[in-house]
Amino acid sequence: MNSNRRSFLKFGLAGAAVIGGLSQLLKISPHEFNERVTRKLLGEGRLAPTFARDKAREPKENGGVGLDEEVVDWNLKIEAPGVATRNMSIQEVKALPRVEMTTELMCVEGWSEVVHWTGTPLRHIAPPNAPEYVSLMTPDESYYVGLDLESALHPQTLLAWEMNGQPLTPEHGAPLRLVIPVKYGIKNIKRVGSIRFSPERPKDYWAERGYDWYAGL
Ligand SMILES: Nc1nc2c(c(=O)[nH]1)N[C@H]1C(S)=C(S)[C@@H](COP(=O)(O)O)O[C@H]1N2
Ligand SMILES: [Mo]
Repeated sequence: MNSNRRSFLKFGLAGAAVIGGLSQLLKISPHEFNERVTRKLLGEGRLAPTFARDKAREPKENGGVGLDEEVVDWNLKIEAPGVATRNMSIQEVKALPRVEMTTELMCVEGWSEVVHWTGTPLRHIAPPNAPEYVSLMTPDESYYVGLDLESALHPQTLLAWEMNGQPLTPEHGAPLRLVIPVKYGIKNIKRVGSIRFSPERPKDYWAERGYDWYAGL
């Protein structure tokens, strides 16, 4: 475990009691307090832990919502208020600045895996002065995640097309998926079809099923 993660955990344990008290003083819920603190830390450039490339393994194929139909004529639809809707081909996405990173994919079910990813930071497709939230959906709109803008623009938040040096398989989200190591696996949406920047908090598949909307680590 590297020191970044350890200090996250230490904060989690020692911080829990303090958060209860402080959140009462500020008259906000402990969860909202947590979210504010995390957003502050991310805003100040906090990075999720990275690992040596040879630690990377293939993660379990987990969650197939939105992956049923075959992908034909895929393109990425990008919408933002006051801006004309854009459609990008996979070639156009791959022409954006390329980043590789080895990070941990953590599922709320209790497993995690170190994975090496290749993609482009989502921030490269964000409009200037983007509103507060981002919604990502599969082409069939059956799986969808909502993100706060700070997490979406975080440098380790990638639109990825390779896993461990190989093109993504359909089960892992081909042709393009989100990798967001500052969030749990549920937010790492596979087979992204559309991205919408919006001022309202977007709906979220797992938040609708009782999980935390923010789902940060
Ligand atoms: N489209 C889609 N993306 C998804 C899911 C899903 O059901 N459908 N499940 C999520 C969950 S819960 C996890 S843990 C990760 C798992 O990614 P992997 O299958 O590449 O390991 O995908 C996430 N992205
Ligand atoms: Mo998961």
